[in-house]
Amino acid sequence: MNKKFKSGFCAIIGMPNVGKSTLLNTIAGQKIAIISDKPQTTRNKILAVYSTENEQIMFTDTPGIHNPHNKLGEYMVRMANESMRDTDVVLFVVDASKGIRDKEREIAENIDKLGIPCILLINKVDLVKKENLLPMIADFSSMNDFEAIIPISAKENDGVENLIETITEYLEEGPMFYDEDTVTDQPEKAIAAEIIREKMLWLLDKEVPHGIAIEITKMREKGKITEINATICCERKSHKGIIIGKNGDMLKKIGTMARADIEKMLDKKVYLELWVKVKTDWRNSDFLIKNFGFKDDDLA
Ligand SMILES: Nc1nc2c(ncn2[C@@H]2O[C@H](COP(=O)(O)OP(=O)(O)OP(=O)(O)O)[C@@H](O)[C@H]2O)c(=O)[nH]1
Ligand SMILES: [Mg+2]
Repeated sequence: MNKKFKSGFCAIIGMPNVGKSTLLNTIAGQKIAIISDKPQTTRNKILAVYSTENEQIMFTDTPGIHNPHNKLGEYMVRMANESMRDTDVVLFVVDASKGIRDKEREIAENIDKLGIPCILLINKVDLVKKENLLPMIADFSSMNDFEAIIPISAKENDGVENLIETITEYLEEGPMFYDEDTVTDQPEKAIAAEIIREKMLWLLDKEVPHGIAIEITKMREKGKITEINATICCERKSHKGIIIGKNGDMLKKIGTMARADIEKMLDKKVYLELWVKVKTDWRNSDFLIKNFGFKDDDLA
């Protein structure tokens, strides 16, 4: 055989809620990034490494590109835009069921202007009729000279194999950047924190889950059990009440659901203790954003 080894970097970008993180998890074959039906779920860059004996592709999931209303939002959009720079090919994900939105037109044209190679992924094709895709494809083609346009369903693992083949054809000879058994750059502690946040996105309504940050204050092995203490920081006193719930019921529910997922990830029994704290308007505080682990040179 003696085929040359190929490698490269792909940034997954797009508007919030289009299915970027779902795609990352499908490619990785496991849960690395959290998913919810609420926009602005992902807050940071998340790497998944896809390795075979012939190739290694580094996929970066990014926060959804939107018009930010606070400093955290500005940070998130900056992360997404910056991740496009050091990439061999951008994967621009759109939602087939939503039609083409102005922001997407702007993104497509912007990538074209920057001259970054880009594959357009029309996701959630399970929700639409095939014939509805054709006008969408034609319209997008007029905005950017895409390397390829691939309809996929990230959720149902449809078209993802085709995507990997297309990327592989596109990549050039290159080294292995990570051990072949590396799956992500996310430490278990960070994934555990994200899992807790995911359950809150699922269980809580409106602005409450968006104003939450999770701090893991303790994570240690004690015999066969992993002990985890986490502080849920929310923005208002009224939110704290909602998170705890009547007789502590909501907090219990969050804990039970999160523990089950964390146990699956660690393949160990977990003892999870949750605390709730108010940190007023933390999403507009450079100091607190940085404290929660969002690293950016632009933050004071
Ligand atoms: N029907 C269908 N739903 C999908 C598909 N891919 C993702 N979803 C759903 O779309 C919603 C958003 O998915 P995410 O993966 O969290 O989207 P995202 O682009 O990462 O969103 P942000 O992190 O907010 O930018 C979830 O409810 C997913 O289950 C798909 O192929 N088909
Ligand atoms: Mg996401």
